[in-house]
Amino acid sequence: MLSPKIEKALNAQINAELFSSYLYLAMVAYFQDTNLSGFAHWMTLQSQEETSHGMKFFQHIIERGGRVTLEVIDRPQFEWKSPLEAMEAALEHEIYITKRINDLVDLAMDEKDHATASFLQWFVDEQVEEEDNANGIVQKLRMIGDHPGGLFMLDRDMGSRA
Ligand code: OFO
Repeated sequence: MLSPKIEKALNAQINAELFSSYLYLAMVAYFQDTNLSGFAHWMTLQSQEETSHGMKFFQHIIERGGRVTLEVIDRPQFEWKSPLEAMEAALEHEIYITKRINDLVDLAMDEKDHATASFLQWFVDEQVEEEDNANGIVQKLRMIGDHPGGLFMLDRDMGSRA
């Protein structure tokens, strides 16, 4: 069984993951609006991944005999000055999510909830990849600077994400 503290924290994480999905969906709209269809494709997959993260928390709560409670999902930002600014915001958001996951692990340890601590390990590893992916794109965009040719090529690369 889940302790009330863990149940509350896991439910809050469902909301955080669904907000991530919503934020990235706002970025899809922004990238479509700026004719960067490769970036839009990449972010569409990212948004879908975030929904699946939310569902992993949903399932874990159910499997542990807890109660899922769904809260309001905040309105995300939907305008950025440049693709670089949008991707920096995505990286910053992933760093925030990593902190949340680490805090959840700390709480699971405090509550001696080994099953939740074990469940969270997948997210600890996933966050390394998530930050690395976003950071890689930020670094490339910084290198590209104001060169449209570079942005065109990166957009093509991002369109091939499977
Ligand atoms: Fe981007 O990893 Fe979930 O939120």
